[in-house]
Amino acid sequence: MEILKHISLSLQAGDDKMVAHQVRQAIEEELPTTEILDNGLIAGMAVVGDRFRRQEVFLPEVLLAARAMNAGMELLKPLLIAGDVPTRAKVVLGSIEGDLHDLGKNLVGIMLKGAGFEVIDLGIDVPPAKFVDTAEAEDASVIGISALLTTTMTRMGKVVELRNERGLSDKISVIVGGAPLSHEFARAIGASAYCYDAANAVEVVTDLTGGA
Ligand code: B12
Repeated sequence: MEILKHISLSLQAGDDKMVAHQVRQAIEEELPTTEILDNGLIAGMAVVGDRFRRQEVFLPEVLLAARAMNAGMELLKPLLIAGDVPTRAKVVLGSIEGDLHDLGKNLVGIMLKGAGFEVIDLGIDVPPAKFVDTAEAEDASVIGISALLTTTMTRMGKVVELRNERGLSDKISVIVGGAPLSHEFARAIGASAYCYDAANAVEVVTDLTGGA
């Protein structure tokens, strides 16, 4: 689909106004929301990520691309959340301490809300204790933690440890996500699951909360 390619290219160019314009156009053309997201915005960000890794682009370009991605996500958000869905369990979400990446986490939050879950988003740079304190106080069933850096992912295990120390392992599941993670890593730190994307997060949280 031509328009999706244009969205991806505009995002790579860091042109937030053009991304917004083209996403609006794709919505008007009635393209499926998930296609605009996956084959437009996320596809564009994947290219930026590869170029960043190869040092063909640098932080300022990545920041502009992130701003453009946000502009697109803001327009898709109401469509992803729309609909009459029954209220389900509570999920506490955040990016782990030291980690400022939040586009993926935000997407997970939007998709979970769209599926009827109540999401308490703690934002970025969240200390391990804050996840557990909030989940306990809010009577949440799931804690979702995001990490995009190999240096911050190592702090995720602390959340599981704190939850266990407080005797909450039967009440609160911990799920993790982010580019450098894996099923093996999730298992090693004692998390209930690793989710590779936002749609997968909805499936996993639905399973963990007994479909409730
Ligand atoms: C955008 C970006 C940035 C932006 C972030 C803007 C923002 N508001 O988020 C900025 C410019 C700020 C940034 C900064 C840095 N970045 Co950066 N960044 C990226 C980039 C290009 C894309 C990440 C992204 O948003 N992807 C799109 C989203 C939709 O995908 P996602 O995050 O993977 O999320 C999906 C899944 O993973 C999953 N998921 C994610 N979180 C969660 C959570 C839960 C609970 C669940 C269930 C699922 C889930 O679902 C999501 C939706 O499908 C990646 C490249 C990459 N390959 O990931 C590098 C990357 C992560 N950054 C990198 C680095 C090195 C940095 C910096 C250290 C650079 C620097 N020198 O300062 C800083 C660190 C800042 C910090 N302390 O956090 C490296 C990390 C390398 C490593 N091994 O640790 C990467 C991999 C680039 C690279 N190849 O070198 N970055």
